[in-house]
Amino acid sequence: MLKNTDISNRFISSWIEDIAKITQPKEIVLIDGSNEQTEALRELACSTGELIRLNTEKMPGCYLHRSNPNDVARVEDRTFICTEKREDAGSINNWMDPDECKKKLTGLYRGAMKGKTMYVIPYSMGSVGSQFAKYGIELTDSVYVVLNMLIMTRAGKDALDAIGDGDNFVRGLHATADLDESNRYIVHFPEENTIWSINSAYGGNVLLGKKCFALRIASYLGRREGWLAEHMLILEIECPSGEKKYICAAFPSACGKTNLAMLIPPSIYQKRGYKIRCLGDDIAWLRVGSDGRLWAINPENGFFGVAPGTSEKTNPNALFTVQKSTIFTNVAHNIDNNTVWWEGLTDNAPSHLTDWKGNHWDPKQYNKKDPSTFAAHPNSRFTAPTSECPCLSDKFNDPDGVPISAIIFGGRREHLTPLVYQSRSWQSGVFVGSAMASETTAAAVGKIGIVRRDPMAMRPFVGYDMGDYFTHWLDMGKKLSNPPKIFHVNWFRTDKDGRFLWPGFGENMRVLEWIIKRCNGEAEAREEAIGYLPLDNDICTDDLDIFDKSTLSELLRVDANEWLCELDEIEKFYNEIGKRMPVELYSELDCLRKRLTD
Ligand code: GTP
Ligand code: SPV
Ligand code: MN
Repeated sequence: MLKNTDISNRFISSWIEDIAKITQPKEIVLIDGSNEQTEALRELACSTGELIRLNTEKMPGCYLHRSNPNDVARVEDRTFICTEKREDAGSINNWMDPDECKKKLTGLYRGAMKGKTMYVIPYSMGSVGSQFAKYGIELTDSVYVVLNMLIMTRAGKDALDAIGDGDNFVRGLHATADLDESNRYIVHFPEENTIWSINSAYGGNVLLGKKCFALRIASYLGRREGWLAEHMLILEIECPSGEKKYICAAFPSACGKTNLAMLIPPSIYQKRGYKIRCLGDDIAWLRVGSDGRLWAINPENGFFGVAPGTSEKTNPNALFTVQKSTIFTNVAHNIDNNTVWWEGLTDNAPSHLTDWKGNHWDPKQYNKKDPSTFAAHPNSRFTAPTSECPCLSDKFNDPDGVPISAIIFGGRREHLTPLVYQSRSWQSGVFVGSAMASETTAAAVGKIGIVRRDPMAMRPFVGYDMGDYFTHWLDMGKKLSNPPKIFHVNWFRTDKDGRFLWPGFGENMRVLEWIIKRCNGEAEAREEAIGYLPLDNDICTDDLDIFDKSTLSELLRVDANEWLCELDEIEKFYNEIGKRMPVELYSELDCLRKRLTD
């Protein structure tokens, strides 16, 4: 068993003992973050087949992992917030009574690690020692989880030292068990800083520092302590003047955060001196600075990014990042040269592929419209260290974070929402975020392409009542003397044949330029019922050959009747949230309805 000399903190050692009594591992190993231990674990994973070592010349330090085919995405219907009082979890979250939940799951955990090793992973979310940083310990029986956590967080001895003798850390427990879907649970006890996960071994379900801690538990702590934990990328724009601005953007899962965060500006923008650098691609923690501005850090240390669609054309920075020290999950294996492939990486698939399930892949049965014929799973991912990202901002490790000039909300909408618009104020911006909706994607189990309300891209990740969450956003605005401006974007509007109207990816720079100019008071706008929109010439279309001005007008069109229908949907959603919905947002809704009908 774990030697007492390894962990002097009695809160940690007694908790480990309690868990070990239930799960009954054959040994307990502390993860120290050393290269030797990490390398030994990689060797172990290769020897058991949990990982496949990829071509060491072309992709040094890279591995392929295949998860169980029943376990390929987050499971929202099996995710619970277990507060003492049901109403504190709110009506949007699944709730279970904490005692009942513990009783049920303790039964499932009993003996679940028999014959296995239980790893103890101390980790920090945020730079160790930063005022933003929070600490956690994850107990897991999965080497895959350990190796991913070593990339995604700052894990090892430094984090353990930072916890010191205290009790202030998030207790995470993960057991793979037998991957029984009907007994898969991802449960959170925000009042006890505790997360339990069982019967999964995939991504957001088991890398407990990510969605479970850095969003669900952290959003709960943020409300109590006066800060925000959000599903947002953070990017830096260097303007031709040399001035640097910082932007956060919240888009739902698989709706373009990683791509926007690593954007390469079109050549006309590069010539003018614009540069984009990345600080984060998924999660931001935001605090009010002493200067009255909103400051952000990315609490993670790696990217858990969507592989399909990532290519030299769409996201060269991501492609470069994953050439080294990366774990790929559920992508296809190119057996000719021991590398990886996924739909969209190249126009044509290589001739000999093993699909994500480990079977020979027959290109003849490939059907673009049927994901079950794909070589890579639509939610296949890469886990890559931020340090490999060629466009990482030098502020990435800054313990104070960066000051935010603009917040962008966005979703995947074929119709309705224009390419970009700006809200009138912080309060109307909170309304815009609260009213977000997006078509569902493969990042969570369930039907794909269905429009659902996803406020601030946080529907699956708020660790408390949604009405209280909106109130907290409104309160944060009151503490900001110099708040970020709030915008909404939609890269996904389509024509009558279902083709995207906007080229997206690097070309999104054209929209970012308008946003930055609005923040600097340098761009005009036309006022519409929903907010401020660019004038026709304000979005630069130079060098966009296949694009005509009428497409831009279509992208910026606001249809009052469609919006009135949307407001009915928003109101239904507000009513579903229930009695803790702030009146300010109902009044925003009413005012917008009036403006649309006037
Ligand atoms: P999570 O990691 O699940 O939170 O996703 P994400 O928000 O980081 O999304 P990501 O950037 O990985 O993009 C998801 C999918 O959307 C990929 O298949 C991209 O190719 C596609 N995508 C991203 N940006 C754009 C865009 O500007 N236009 C279009 N048409 N597709 C995009
Ligand atoms: C998401 O679904 O938003 C992700 C992937 O970033 S996961 O870590 O699985 O939640
Ligand atoms: Mn995400």
